[in-house]
Amino acid sequence: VGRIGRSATIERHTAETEISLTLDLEGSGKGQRESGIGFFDHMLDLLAYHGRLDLEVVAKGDLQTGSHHTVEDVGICFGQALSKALGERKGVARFGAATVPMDEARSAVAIDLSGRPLLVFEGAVPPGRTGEFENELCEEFLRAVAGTARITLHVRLEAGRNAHHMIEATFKAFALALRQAVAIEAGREEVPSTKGTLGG
Ligand SMILES: [Mn+2]
Repeated sequence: VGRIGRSATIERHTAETEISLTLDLEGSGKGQRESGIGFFDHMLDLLAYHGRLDLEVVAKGDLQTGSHHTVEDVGICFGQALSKALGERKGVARFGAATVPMDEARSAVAIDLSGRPLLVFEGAVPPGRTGEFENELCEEFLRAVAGTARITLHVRLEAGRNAHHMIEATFKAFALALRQAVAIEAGREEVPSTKGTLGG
């Protein structure tokens, strides 16, 4: 099985959103992110760049209802693409953790490509909006990713007052932790589990 070019494309059409997403784990941040929500595109840019992912996202959602459906559904598609690109999860580091500051804010993210979907989110982003992005969607995006990628994802907002900084620190920490977890370990051929599977 070739490990170079671990990639996947997901097309998802519902009554609320139409999404096309392509993810390549051996990337460098290339791709366009067009969700119709400027701040969310900014976060996806950070995720791609710091995660060393090539990521194409075109999302057309029912933004007249707010940004919720679009952000959550992009999360569903990102998680599906991640799981598909990882395949049997052979040879990967499996675990990743990163703490990232941004000015007064600080966020810590830990990941296990466990095969079991779970988000633990400690702390809270202040309510409100950043641009057209509803702040609580930071947590909702990550919950959707954890669910469809079947990963254990812990987020702890350790400090912060400014929602833009807190969300941005969280996306950067997620990117760095994910990059570690999906990295191929030299000489490791097997699924990194004493159970013999990361299938959940
Ligand atoms: Mn910013």
